[in-house]
Parts: sequence; C-alpha cells; structure tokens
Amino acid sequence: MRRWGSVLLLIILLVASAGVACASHKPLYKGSADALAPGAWEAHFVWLRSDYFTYTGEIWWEVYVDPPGGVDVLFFDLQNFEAFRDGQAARPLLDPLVAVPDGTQRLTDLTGDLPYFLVLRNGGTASERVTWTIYAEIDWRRWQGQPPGPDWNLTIAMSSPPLNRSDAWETTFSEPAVFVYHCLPHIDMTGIVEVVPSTGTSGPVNVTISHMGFHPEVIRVPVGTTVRWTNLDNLTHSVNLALIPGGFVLPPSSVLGSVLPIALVVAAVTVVIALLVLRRRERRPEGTSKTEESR
Ligand SMILES: [Cu+2]
Repeated sequence: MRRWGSVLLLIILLVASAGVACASHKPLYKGSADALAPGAWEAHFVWLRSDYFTYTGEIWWEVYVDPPGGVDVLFFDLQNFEAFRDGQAARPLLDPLVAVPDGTQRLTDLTGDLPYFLVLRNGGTASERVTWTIYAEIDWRRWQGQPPGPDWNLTIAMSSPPLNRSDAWETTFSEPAVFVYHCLPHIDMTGIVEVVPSTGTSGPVNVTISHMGFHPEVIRVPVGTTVRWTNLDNLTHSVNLALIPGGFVLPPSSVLGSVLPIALVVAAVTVVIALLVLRRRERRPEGTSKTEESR
C-alpha cells in the first residue's frame, strides 16, 4: 500500500513538473539591462531571420524598471524607427507603454524581411535601470523533419578575438555599409552598425558589452569612425560583423502602401465622372429623337 502511495506521488510529481515546463516555455530571443540617464534611450532590434530557427512572427517582451516609473516602451518598424531617431513624427506599431514600472506586450504577424526595434526611453528626471527580455515564438516543426526556414546567409566580414573581461577590440569603418553582428558563442547577443557617407570627421564610438548585451546596440556612424567594443562582463564575448549587401532596403510594397489608398480614391472619382459623362451623352440622342417624334 505504501509502495503504491509513493508510485502515485512520483506520477503526480512528474505530471506537475511537465506542467511547469510547459508553462515556462519561453523561446528567448534576447535580453539585457540598460542604464538610462534622464532623456536617454536605447534601441534593441528583432530580426526574425535565422539559420537556426523558423519564427512564427509572434513576439513579446517584458520590461522591469528600477526605480519604478519614468520609462517609455515603444516598438517600431524600420521606417518609423529611422524617423524616431531623426526626431521626426514616428508611429509605433503598438500603443506605447508610458512611464511604466514594468510591463509586457505581445505582437503577431511580424515578417522576417526587415528588423523591428524596441525602444526604451527614460522620460523622467532620475537615472533608470531597465531589465528587458524579448521572446520570439519558434516553429518547432522544423525540428521534426520539416524544411528549414529562411537563412541569415551571413558572411562574417570582420571578427574580434575572444574578449575576456576588460578586453577591447576596435575597427575603423571606411565605406558606407550596414553590418549586423553577433557574439560567439552567444548568438542571441546581436547589434547593428550602420556606416553612412560623411564629409566631416568623427571621434571614436564606444560600445560596452555588459549583461549579455551590446550597449548601445544599434549605432549609426559616419565613414571613417573607429568603433571600440569593451567587455565588462565576467564571461568571454566576441564581435562578428556580417555585411548586409545593399543594407536594409524597404520593400516597394511599403511605398505602394502609402500611395495606393490615394491612387484608389483618384481612380474611383475618375470612373464616377466618366460614367456620369457617358450617361449624359447617351441621354442626349434619346431626348432628341423624342422631340423629333413629338413634333
Ligand atoms: Cu557573448
């Protein structure tokens, strides 16, 4: 009897642990902690392209702000992120979380064509520390014999040696280009360097590696800039820069998308005017013959 009791207890424990495993199913995309001075912001990108996974287009994130309050959470597509960065009107894909102590948001139907950007902005007057994690749902059927998903097709153009704590590595960018980079072995640690044409000169730009992330993670620098990565973690990290040929190109559909509604309205108005003109022309001979008949 006692033996059966312990078997039953074992079964209950197994079922319970399986339940916990299911409930904690969180396909981590990336995460780190940002130290934000008042007025400062950091951007973290999500690009659902991978050699390793097929993503379903569903992502969510969690943020925790310490001390509570003062931090806004905004999520942009590439076009609107660029506008936001340039200080222009920008439309987030979701209603922003404003001055939150913590929060989570979810979004579906994202594509792997271009990166998206999670922006954490300190709108308050005190320094804030934001711990954030981004999750992306994975199509696990790929691991069950289904064809693999889209590839990064990344060709690593430049690599640092392994960087231990306090080690630094730098390189100078001499041509306009877009690089996406990642750490090895931590492939979820990623960043973007966009090198833009410039006639002026620029000082060195520092990127720190801390809390399993690059800070700042997304940088735009003029040609001729030296970028220096310094590892502040107790783990060994590295920087592996891959050139994105042609950079990020907005699909023509997004341009068409903004022009198409106007074009449709113009076409509809033209058709209505044309029909009215045709009807008037058709009526005229009819009227004439009637007057002739009535004569
Ligand atoms: Cu690493």
